[in-house]
Amino acid sequence: MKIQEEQIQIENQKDLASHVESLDFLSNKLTKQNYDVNAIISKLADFQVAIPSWALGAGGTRFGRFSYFGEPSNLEQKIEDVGIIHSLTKTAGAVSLHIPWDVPEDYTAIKEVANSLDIKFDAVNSNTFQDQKNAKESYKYGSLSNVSQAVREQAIQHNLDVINIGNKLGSKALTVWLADGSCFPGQNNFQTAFQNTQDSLIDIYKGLPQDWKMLIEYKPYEPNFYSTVIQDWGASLMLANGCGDKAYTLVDLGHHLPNSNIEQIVSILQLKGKLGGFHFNDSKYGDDDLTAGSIKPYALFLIFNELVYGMKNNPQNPDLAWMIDASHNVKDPLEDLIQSLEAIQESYAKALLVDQDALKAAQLDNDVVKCQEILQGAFRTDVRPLLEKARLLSGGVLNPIKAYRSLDVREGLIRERGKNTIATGL
Ligand code: AOS
Ligand code: ZN
Ligand code: ZN
Ligand code: ZN
Repeated sequence: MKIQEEQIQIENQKDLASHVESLDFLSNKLTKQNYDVNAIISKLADFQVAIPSWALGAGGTRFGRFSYFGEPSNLEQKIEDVGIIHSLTKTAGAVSLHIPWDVPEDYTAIKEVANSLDIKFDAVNSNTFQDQKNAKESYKYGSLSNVSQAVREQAIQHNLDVINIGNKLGSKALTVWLADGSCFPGQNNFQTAFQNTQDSLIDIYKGLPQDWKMLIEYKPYEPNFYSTVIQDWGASLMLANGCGDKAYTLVDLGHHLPNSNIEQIVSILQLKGKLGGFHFNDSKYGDDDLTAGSIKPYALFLIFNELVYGMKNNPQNPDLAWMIDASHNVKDPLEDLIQSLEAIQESYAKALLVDQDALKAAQLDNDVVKCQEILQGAFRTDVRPLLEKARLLSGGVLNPIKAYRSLDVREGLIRERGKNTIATGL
């Protein structure tokens, strides 16, 4: 299923008048306050977020999975789904693959499908948290950190294979997320596990092409509940520094203990030039993987405020790999991803409205009240007309969820793929 340009035009006709009205109102207001509205709109249009291949089927928990039907059952169909999201939002111009769930059978064919939909291959993810079919060694007690050299070697080789697969597709980064850790005190020697992980990562790093990055993701707990080898940004940063210049920390919003100040983590990592990637989602309790911005939109805005500051003031930090990492049971996965993209763009737009010069002046005056007024003034602005305009200029739709429904996309997918397809992966 592919969304046609004429369909987009018909959808946009329905909402054009009210869009023009609300955009006029907002741009007049912002222009009077000396904002360059067109510059903000073009930044929004440029901002692209990768969709992970595993978020396109209905997610689930260990308690069950409830299908939306018409889900993609192979890599080509997954890319087609990203294409649908991208043609509506013009914000999802990349896909992030997971190996071995997404090994292409025919590289040329897959690249053609992606090309025709204007989708790039972003970071590739390795998987040493599950045992693979016919694998000699088991990851039950860890992978890169395992006490067994044979297990570590198998896990290193898998990561090298993933680099090789990503390289054939045009990816430029490897994301490593490890489930390694322990469930009970005494089970692991912390120092040995950390040192083994560092040594294994160095071996993988040696196989990284010149223009690639290695992104090291951290997570405090789950699936291990007593200790995790790469538990926080500090552990990730130490390991990245131990590998070299091309290794970076990756921040997943769900991977923090409650009330962690994520915006501060993001800020300091950029200062040190070591923030490499980002996984967006939201949570109430832990790694809930809910829709970005659905629970704590102000926190997302504060994080974006630091990201915008860093993108402007920290040339030592590279361009980031942005990805949505969300998955759950109760929404159509494509609608869910569209909602995440909207929340991400909205937070970005609001952060672009923060008057950095005024904020700096207020900070120098220790005018705490003014500082808060500046941030919250930006946060309270309804920026959605700017997002609509960015999509309109890029050829997307004014209202993606509404269009998705009125074009009967899910029904079309079910007609094409049947009711019983089940997505591969988790
Ligand atoms: C796991 O908690 C991490 O968030 C990973 O980034 C990702 O969700 C996983 O690799 C996909 O299974
Ligand atoms: Zn993640
Ligand atoms: Zn996670
Ligand atoms: Zn998560």
